[in-house]
Amino acid sequence: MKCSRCKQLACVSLPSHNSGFCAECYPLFFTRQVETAIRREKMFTREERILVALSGGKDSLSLMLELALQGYAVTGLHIDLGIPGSSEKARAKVETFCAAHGLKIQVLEMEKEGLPIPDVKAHVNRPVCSVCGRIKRHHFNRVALEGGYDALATGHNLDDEVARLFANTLRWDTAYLSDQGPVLPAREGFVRKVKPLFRLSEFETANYAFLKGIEIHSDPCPYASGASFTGHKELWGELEHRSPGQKFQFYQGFLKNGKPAFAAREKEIGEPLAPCCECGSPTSAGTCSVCRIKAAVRESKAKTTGA
Ligand code: Q46
Ligand code: ZN
Repeated sequence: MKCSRCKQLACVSLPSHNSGFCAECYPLFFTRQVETAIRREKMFTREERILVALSGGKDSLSLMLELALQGYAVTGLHIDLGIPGSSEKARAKVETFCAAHGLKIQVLEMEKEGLPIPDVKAHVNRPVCSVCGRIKRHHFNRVALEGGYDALATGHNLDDEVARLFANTLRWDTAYLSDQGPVLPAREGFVRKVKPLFRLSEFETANYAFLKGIEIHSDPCPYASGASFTGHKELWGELEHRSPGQKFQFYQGFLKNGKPAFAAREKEIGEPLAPCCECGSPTSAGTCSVCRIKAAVRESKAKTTGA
């Protein structure tokens, strides 16, 4: 196959775009997709300050590099979860990457926040990943608001978005369906959230990271439970193989036809939010879920240590 741009030998084939690219031209394809996402969805401008959530994986590091290369004012935020044998490696990758590219970075340690994930796992009787995800989202939002950032950017790609949409649809979870998309506008207590990689698949992002020589943290988290999303991604991989482009069509169809209806419904029945009495984050329950988790960890630890 020949490169769709320069006609040299292609090294990446993209059936869903009916094209292929050589190593030099591929990053340009990636750049165009990110530019289109930002422009069409009105994600942010060059005058705005963007906080980028950095896990150390291919998606977040590729996003950070690409936005910096495009001239956006980006700062990385890494959350050190305190998971032995894993978190220190992820943090090292992020710090090395940012130092190598001269990018600003902030690290937030869950240990210092009273919420190291091993303690959460040991003392909270709920699936650790759902609690961990909630804790991360809470802190990304809080740091973005406190730092006066205009938007929080995450590295969610098309496969992540489609797998999540599919899971929410299987459950007909209208609250989540109303709250999914490449841009979630700012509202009281919430920073604007954007996903500039939503047009790009996992494969496409992995190629970019590889061709740009980004060293990523790829070890699986020791607490990962083979979440249902993995199965959904495999299923969608099969559908995409049979009919290239279907993933993107499904997601775009939802944004055009499904999301507006779910958003209107949730506006009518959604619960009103007020600031958490402990931390000020928006909640419908007096004390927010993260403050309640923190208290539960503290109490359970005190009981087990007899303190
Ligand atoms: S870090 Fe946290 Fe993930 Fe580990 S405990 Fe689960 S959610 S798997 S992305
Ligand atoms: Zn709170």
